Amino acid sequence: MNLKEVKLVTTAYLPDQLILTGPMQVAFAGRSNVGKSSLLNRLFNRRGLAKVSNTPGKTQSINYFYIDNQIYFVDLPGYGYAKTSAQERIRWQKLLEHYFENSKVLAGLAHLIDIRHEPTEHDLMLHEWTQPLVKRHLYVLTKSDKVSRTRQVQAAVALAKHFQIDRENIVTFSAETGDNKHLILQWVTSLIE
Ligand SMILES: Nc1nc2c(ncn2[C@@H]2O[C@H](COP(=O)(O)OP(=O)(O)OP(=O)(O)O)[C@@H](O)[C@H]2O)c(=O)[nH]1
Ligand SMILES: [Mg+2]
Repeated sequence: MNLKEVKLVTTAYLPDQLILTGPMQVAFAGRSNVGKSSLLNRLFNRRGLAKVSNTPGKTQSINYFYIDNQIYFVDLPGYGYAKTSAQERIRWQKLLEHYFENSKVLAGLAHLIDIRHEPTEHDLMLHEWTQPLVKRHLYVLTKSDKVSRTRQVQAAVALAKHFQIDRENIVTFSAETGDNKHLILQWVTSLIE
């Protein structure tokens, strides 16, 4: 995978717009504003392909990026934004439920968590809910540029304990500096092989 060709192919708002079969997919999930779109832009080396915003809740749809005619990267809508209307939240939940429970081609889920904050109850829900549904998980502690190296290690150790996962499934990452971008790409590549 060389990420030469990146195409935004589909934006899904409704369950019947989802892509559930075909080439394999890797999805990126996490609370609103955690840095999903920024991470994707950094992987793609393209600013602005995935929409980034200071306003939480920017990505309300499921966006599919087709990479090198081989694999889809799926930018999932963020959760846990307080100002989201109840109606919108239900729509979002139904969409994600349908996606996780019916996708035949989802090989891995990258779950993003802000390195400065404890995982939320929604994070824990996503974690527990997707364990039996997705084969491989990577936990990405985002915005690592905002804390010291010591705090980065502490956050990874705390998350491993909290979620009862192996430390080796956790990476710290900064979209600002590109730190550990190669580890995320390595993980994606390991899904393909
Ligand atoms: N310092 C720093 N800021 C970041 C980093 N990643 C994202 N941000 C900032 O965090 C904000 C939210 O980033 P997005 O990439 O839009 O987050 P998102 O998870 O896609 O948000 P939604 O689409 O609302 O779910 C923006 O202001 C980004 O510039 C990072 O690694 N370091
Ligand atoms: Mg986004």
